[in-house]
Amino acid sequence: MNKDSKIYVAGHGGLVGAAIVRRLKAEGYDNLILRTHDELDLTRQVSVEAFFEKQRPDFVFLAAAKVGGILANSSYPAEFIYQNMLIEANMIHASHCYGVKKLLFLGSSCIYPKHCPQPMKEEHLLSGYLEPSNEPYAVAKIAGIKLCQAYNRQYGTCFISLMPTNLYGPGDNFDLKTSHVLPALIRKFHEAKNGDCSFVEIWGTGTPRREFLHVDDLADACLFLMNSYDASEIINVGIGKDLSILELAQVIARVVRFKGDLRFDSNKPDGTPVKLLDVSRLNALGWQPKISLVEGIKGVYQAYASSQYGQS
Ligand code: GFB
Repeated sequence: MNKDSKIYVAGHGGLVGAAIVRRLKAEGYDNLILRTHDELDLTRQVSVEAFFEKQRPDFVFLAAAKVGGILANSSYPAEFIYQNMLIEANMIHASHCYGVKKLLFLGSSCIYPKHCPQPMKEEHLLSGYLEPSNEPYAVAKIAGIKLCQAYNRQYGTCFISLMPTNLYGPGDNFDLKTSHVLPALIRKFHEAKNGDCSFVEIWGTGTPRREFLHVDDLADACLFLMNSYDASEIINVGIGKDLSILELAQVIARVVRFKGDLRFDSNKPDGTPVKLLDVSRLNALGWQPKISLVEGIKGVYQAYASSQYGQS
């Protein structure tokens, strides 16, 4: 990318898209095209094609997606598969038709099998059954990967696919019904502390293990790979370290200064038992994350506590 390249960031209102825009602007890329959902519905093929025909972006970051935590995935499986498949098909096909030089597609670590050997390598894709709680979402993300690879093979396009691990950061979703675990626990501990509640309820057994990447580190990796990686093979983006949900809860309790008890509700689903990415391919290219989990959580908590949500 050159500093004056025409760059379209799809999904700039979301956690990932907003971080990519922040990073692009900080690096001096100032020819950005951004559209809100109201301005451009990416599930409508006619609208997407008209947009590409008029705007002709050189580079595309495909960060638009229907996303959510374990409960949202179980509650809205139809939206998770339908909307994501449409967004990917429309965006990838239009990028081919209108001569996009390079597209970066964001997948997810849930594309790997439920009982995948750990850490999960890129070649483990499609080597076993998926985790049922997010299978529709994972199938849509796998379809996105295969779309990119098929267009590259048939038409010589340069569409790359990154598989980020569980993400967190500023502007996350704190709605307890749809959020991921990290923002949910920040909110629960904050509200318990302020409401003098002696315990916090944590879903599942606390034993599942997850890896958490700050979204600003992901944005850094996105720019790095957009400028240096051209292969069709997917590439994992993570930190290469995981912790249990119990350990995560203990870290968040310390940051929030909540001194009460943790209660585990084993009637709620655990999901995948372990999810740790093998990031040796990315590390070998020369990329490393910079933000530690504790520092990242502190930053998110400060922003949350001083926002309207943290005050109410
Ligand atoms: O972050 P999370 O919703 O999604 O849940 P996944 C991670 C773990 O935290 C699960 C537990 O074992 C949850 O049971 N957990 C404990 C909680 N307390 C809470 C809570 O209050 N809220 C939430 N949300 N979880 C998602 C997939 O899986 O990962 C998506 O559903 C996507 O498709 C995303 O791939 C990255 O890590 O289990």
